[in-house]
Amino acid sequence: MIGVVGLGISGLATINWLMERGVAVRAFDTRPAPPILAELPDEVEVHLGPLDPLELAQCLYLVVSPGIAKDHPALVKSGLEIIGDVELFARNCKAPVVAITGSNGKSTVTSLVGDMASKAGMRVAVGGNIGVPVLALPVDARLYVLELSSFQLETTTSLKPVAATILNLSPDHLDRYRTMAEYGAAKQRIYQGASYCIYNSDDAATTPPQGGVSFGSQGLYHLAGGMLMRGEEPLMATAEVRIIGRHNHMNALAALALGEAAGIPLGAMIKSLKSFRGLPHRCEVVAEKDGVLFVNDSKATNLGSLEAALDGFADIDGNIILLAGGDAKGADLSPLAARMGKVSALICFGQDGDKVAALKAGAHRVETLDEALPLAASLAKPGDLVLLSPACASLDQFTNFEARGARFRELVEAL
Ligand code: N04
Repeated sequence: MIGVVGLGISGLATINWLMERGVAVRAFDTRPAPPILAELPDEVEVHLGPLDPLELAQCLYLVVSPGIAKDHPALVKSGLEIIGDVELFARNCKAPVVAITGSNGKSTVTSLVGDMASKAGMRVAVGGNIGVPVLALPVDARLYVLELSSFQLETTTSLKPVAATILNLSPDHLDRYRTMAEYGAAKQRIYQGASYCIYNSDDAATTPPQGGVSFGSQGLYHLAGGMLMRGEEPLMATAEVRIIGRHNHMNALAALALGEAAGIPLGAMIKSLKSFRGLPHRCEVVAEKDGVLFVNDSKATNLGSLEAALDGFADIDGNIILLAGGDAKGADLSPLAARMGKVSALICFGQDGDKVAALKAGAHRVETLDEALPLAASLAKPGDLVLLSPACASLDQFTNFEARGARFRELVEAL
């Protein structure tokens, strides 16, 4: 019997994967009503509430969700081997894997590399921390492109990626990591056993111990003269990259480096960069009403992400009405105060709304996004941008950032 701890979507995929292979499963969750309870097969024995080390210890090993700390006292007390779903995947995967982590941009780069491979006619599967959990991906793919969070990497040891990257490192999840060094060390695990490491020349915390190829201002892959460059060789014009802003040009360079390592032809990669429109909830234009643009960047769940959005809109003519707040996850948001130049109004909501309101004199404090959006619309003048880029997780008031972004869209449409 194998124990599966944490009943979210990856836990469900793990249980289904094990049961399809004839393995008995015992499922655990500390919560009284985990989200996927109704979808569990009847044969699964479920234990809810505080974890009991003796009930855990009756299992052979534990597959632990990224949603629960692997050093939880009951897990440690069980004495069992603790792995994650990505480790189980790695132990059974025969095709090459491209592995992507970072504080910001990882979903964009993962989707881009997946799109590049499919434009090249490769049978590719994309998942991990976005979309489909690794154990629910098709088993017959010839290439896997995986987004991996620091929590997933903590419980992974056997993945030997053909190409791996840490895109950048900025403060996040400091409610679960004691220090930035600890958070960075979890991300560094992605480079273990990687054939080809790709890192950010402008961010020392991304440097692999064994060296590799870099992107960024000092990178092999860099920007010069309006072109994306590989060394001395121009690859394409930045103006032809469909996703805009310097940070997205960096994402494009990282995707090119990863794609090269995975054997994707350059022609397909360029074609993809010319057409890939970016992800939902990531600086997504929702509507233009009375000359005011409404942009959904609900995926901005940390400060680095909000900084990238503000940099991206630095050249607009009008002002930014910024909606921010939620669960700051223990972050010090104060570095954002210096970046409010274009922000004419800051409207703060959610659990840590006061912490966000401290970033700008005269900030408006409300309880919910439902109150924030109409207020923003009333303050906006033609040419302005109403931007939802919360710099916080949504879990204090929403199921996830997707639900927060969907609510923003509804509120805009209701204006
Ligand atoms: O969507 C947002 O707004 C932000 C999401 C973040 O800021 O990145 N997420 C997380 O921090 C996060 C979410 C980190 C790790 C895992 C998850 C997914 C999955 C499975 C179980 C899960 C939580 C659990 C919780 S398991 C258990 N007891 C924001 C629990 C478990 O409480 O969420 O036994």
